[in-house]
Amino acid sequence: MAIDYKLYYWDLPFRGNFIRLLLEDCGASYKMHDASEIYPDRSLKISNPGMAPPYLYDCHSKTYYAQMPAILMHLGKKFDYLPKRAETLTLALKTILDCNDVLMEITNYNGSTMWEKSAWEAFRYSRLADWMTIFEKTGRDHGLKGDKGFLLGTRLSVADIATAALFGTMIYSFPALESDLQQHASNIARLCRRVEARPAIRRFLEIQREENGRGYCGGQIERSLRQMIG
Ligand SMILES: N[C@@H](CCC(=O)N[C@@H](CS)C(=O)NCC(=O)O)C(=O)O
Repeated sequence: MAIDYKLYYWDLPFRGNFIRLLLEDCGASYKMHDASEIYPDRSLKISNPGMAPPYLYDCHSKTYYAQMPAILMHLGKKFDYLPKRAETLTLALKTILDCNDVLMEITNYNGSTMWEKSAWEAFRYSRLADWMTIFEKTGRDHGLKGDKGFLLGTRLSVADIATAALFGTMIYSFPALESDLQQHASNIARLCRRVEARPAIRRFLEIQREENGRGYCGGQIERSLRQMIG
């Protein structure tokens, strides 16, 4: 079978699962390549270069894409996971950008400094709690309640995939954070479970979690996070 996409990332969920959950859900064929095939030595040699993984290569149009939000919007358009109205389309992009901000913040700007207990606790109980509340309020504003509705309305969109890739992954990797999500964003917690239960996503996560356990972002910053969370 011809491969539609190549995804360059590591064996870690972090930014990669945002793209993988969508590729799995829509049934696109793709092959994983280790990020080191591009990053860092070839980063500037590919067309449309990006600063860092993930990179998606479209085998048909022979195009490279970098920047996780841009990749998700591209796949969302291609596979019909984008909201139709201009307002909700913008909110879908805003949601993905929010997710990427949370990834930056939880890793202390991609591991530029390791966490100290007081800074971690200030983040966990203030900004991370606020982020969870932002997602919860967004969902509630669009009719998400219990097992009904989605983040931006009645139809699953790229925003739901991104939300599950953010918080579903976070609480699987760090089970202690599940109670934070439950406290601040109980409908988002249920939404993540529903997205993770979609058949293709469930199959993918079962295999990934079997093979890679609770790995999150890797490196020293994951070790630092694990020291903080206990
Ligand atoms: N804004 C980029 C950030 C990419 C990024 O920071 N990737 C991380 C790994 S998930 C990395 O390799 N950082 C190292 C670097 O920036 O050199 C995106 O969303 O794709």
